[in-house]
Amino acid sequence: MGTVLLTGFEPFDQDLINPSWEAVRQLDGVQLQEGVTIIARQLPCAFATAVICLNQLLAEHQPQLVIATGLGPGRSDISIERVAINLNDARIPDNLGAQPVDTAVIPEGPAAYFSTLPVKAMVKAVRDAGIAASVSHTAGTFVCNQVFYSLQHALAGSGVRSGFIHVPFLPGQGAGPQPSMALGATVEGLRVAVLAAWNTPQDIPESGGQVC
Ligand code: PCA
Repeated sequence: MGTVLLTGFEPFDQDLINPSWEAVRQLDGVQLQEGVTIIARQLPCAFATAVICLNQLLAEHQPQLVIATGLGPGRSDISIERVAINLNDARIPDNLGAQPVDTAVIPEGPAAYFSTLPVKAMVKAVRDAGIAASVSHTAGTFVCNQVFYSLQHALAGSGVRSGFIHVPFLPGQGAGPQPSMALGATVEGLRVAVLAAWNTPQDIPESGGQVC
């Protein structure tokens, strides 16, 4: 028996929907494979509450694999993030009006954490399914990176693998012409990525998940 926790974010920055939540909600309750169930939950897009909510979900569900997802405006593919940094530097206010600039996610934490997911195997699996994907080396410095960093910090050394995926806008979303992906492709890309993460060992060197 196994549990995979997926999270997506609520809408932010005047958008009415967030494709990360629209996609992962379709995977809630889905059997990833025999004996492995996906639980999908929404996180608030706010520095003050997102991590509290994440930690509650970790305690409640005790998952064996955790993948947080968010919208990456301007991304054109399923972007498997490789590194979370210990920096909040918000370009816009979050949904509670907070806009931290040049602050640490966790003051006593290391500069960065690597994803503990098999990022390259996940990219290959998604591409093999005919869906665009790549490894990304920055999850930004907004709430997504804060959640990613906090997730890696919470699970460092636990043996529970975790990481983050950014997804594109849905078609027609965003101001002006924007790269996008149809919802069905995003859902299937995430499902295939999660399946690869469940079945593949870590493919990059790890030192407890910690960079320095
Ligand atoms: N994307 C934002 C926060 C919430 C979301 O879906 C980000 O990339 O930080």
